[in-house]
Amino acid sequence: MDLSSAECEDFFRNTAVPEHFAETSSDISQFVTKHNEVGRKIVLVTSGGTTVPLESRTVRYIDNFSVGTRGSVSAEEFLKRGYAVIFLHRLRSLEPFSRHLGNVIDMFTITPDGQVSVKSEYTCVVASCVTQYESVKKNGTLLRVTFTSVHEYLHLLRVCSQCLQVMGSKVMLYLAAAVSDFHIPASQMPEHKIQSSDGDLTLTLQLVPKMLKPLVKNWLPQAFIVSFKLETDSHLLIEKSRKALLAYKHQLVVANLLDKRKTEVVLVTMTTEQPIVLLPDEQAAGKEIEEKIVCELTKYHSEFCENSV
Ligand code: PAZ
Repeated sequence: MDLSSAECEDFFRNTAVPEHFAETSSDISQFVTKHNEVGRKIVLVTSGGTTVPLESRTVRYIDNFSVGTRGSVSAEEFLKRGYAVIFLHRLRSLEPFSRHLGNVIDMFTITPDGQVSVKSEYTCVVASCVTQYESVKKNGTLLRVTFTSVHEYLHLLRVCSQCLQVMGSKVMLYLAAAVSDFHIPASQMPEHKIQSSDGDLTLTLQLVPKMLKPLVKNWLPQAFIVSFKLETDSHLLIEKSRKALLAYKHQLVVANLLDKRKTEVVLVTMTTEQPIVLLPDEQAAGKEIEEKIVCELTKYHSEFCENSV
């Protein structure tokens, strides 16, 4: 569904803003001002899956598979390359640095004198994560913002984009979140928990308005925008990525198949297709494909900035 500006405004007017929206918006605005002033590039990384609530006082919702690996690993890679990162992610999905820690309770032990201590087998990983995290905290280069539902996600995506407008071409959007394509509009959602005593449940979901169009055209017309395309049928992948580029006129699509997403992606532009593959020996050495993806994208972004001045 292509959106007119009026339809877009209607969607946001009729959809409740996330909790603490004013405070979050102000945090985002301050973060952008601070990094813009020192000339640092900013990337907005979206990560994890959105939910589709079935009731406005939500008990049940539809969800998807995404756990936020792509986004959280990529955020670390952008930080390493000097970007400031707004990490817009699903609440309780994977986050940069802490993602390495797994089940934290297994990592601790109580010493005979009652002190909490990290078990020796975990000290290296804990030390490395804490060191990197402390450095990022000291530099103030990571801002974490959370969403749960697709409606919250879209409100936050819009406010991030509005705040980032001042950055011109020095901002990259890296839209790796798995955003629901279907939803129940707020106006059609029952308020209370759906009762099983009413019998079988039939749901009619509507298409979520495609916000990439207003985002590219109106919210961030000068930014370097990377969307992601996930498919399960390899025959559709490149064709659908190109279709998205044609429809939304942004710069690049990272195309991936569900089963191979951790080892193969293709960077698709209107004129090029660049496969990125994580080789078995790289995988065995603990390398992650996001290192290669981000390395390439930062080159594309530098070139984009140079051509924009
Ligand atoms: O979060 P994750 O690492 O489990 O999965 C990443 C991904 C497959 C959601 C991402 O690479 C992606 O393709 N996101 C866009 C999905 C879409 O087509 O809407």
